Amino acid sequence: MKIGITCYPTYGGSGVVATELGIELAALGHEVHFITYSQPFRLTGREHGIFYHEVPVSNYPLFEYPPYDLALATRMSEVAAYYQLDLLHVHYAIPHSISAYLARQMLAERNHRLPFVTTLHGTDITLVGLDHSYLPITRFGIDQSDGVTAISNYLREKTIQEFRVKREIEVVPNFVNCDVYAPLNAEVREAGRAQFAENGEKILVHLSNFRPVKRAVDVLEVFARVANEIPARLLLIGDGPDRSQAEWIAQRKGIQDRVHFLGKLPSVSDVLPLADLMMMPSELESFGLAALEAMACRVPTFATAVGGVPELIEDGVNGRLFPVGDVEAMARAAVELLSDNMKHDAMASAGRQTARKKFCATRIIPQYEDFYERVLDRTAAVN
Ligand code: GMT
Repeated sequence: MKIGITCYPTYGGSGVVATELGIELAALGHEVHFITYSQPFRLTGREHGIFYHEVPVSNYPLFEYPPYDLALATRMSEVAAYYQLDLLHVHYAIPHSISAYLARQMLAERNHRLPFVTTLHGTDITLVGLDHSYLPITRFGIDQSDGVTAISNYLREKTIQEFRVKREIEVVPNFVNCDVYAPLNAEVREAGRAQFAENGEKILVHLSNFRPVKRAVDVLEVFARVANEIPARLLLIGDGPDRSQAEWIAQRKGIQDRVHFLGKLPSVSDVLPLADLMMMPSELESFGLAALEAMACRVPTFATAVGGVPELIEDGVNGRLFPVGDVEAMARAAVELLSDNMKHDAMASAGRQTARKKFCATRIIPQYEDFYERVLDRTAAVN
């Protein structure tokens, strides 16, 4: 198949999923065309079977707000016509499903069929879509899609409940490549850990785009309590609006020499397996891809019992779940787990098992391929 993919190319879960999906599809022999405003950060530009098309947005002085959605629709239709795309897959409902709708209509005028699939990721529904001014257009984009998927049951139910959409929504969960996100051998792991921690120190990790919904400040609050009890270090991967507040708290608590801000790393699969514990204390997660990536690397995850997270983490088995903001309980449980090698080992193994059995790319990518086939069959039959 020739598949166009549009996503937000910067640091964020939906862009990561879209990019990893493109990589996996290309590895299976599909031709993948990314149509985005900049090259997705996890692409090197050298992957076989993957092509990148930038969306130029005109900066004419009359436009106080350059019309990105229209530029994207134009580029989608051009790429689809030139490369004879079979299908477009957009990640994050707004504005991508609207641009795809426009591209489909423009091409239909020239007798070119371009069905499009929309994948809902989370904040497109829970935050942006529910802002009253965006609700009608988000609902329209969903209903006009030729196929819609959501990354968890929670998000599917939430979308149906809040938006009353007519289009059916299928759940295709997030995934990891279990060969790339995997534990390291002991020697490589020890050498990697030595870059950040002394022998005998525990390593906690957090990975996010540092938006308020991620509650990065809670990570610092938990870590300060843990570091008070046991020798420990904290690795913070990613960047975003709450990073400076996190830095300020680290300084105020006098733990800045134990906290390593690593910024936006191009590849997190090298760093995650170095850790002993992943912290994801978010206000809301419709899935929690960062937790899955850590679990696949055999790193137990402490998260909040919100949104779709309980579909991934079973409390006490492959990780732990806490109420939002309960930093005391998280810290106590972290000290307990990090002081008990047997419990830690069992939880780490259970996390890896969950990733392998339920969320490996080898299981999930065929679900997308099957979904595409059904959309193509259905839309061919209608036209
Ligand atoms: O990371 C975010 O908060 C942004 C958002 C996105 O679309 O980039 O993430 C959402 O999509 C991820 C990938 O499907 C999910 O793993 C996250 O849980 C989800 N974030 C929220 O629901 C807050």
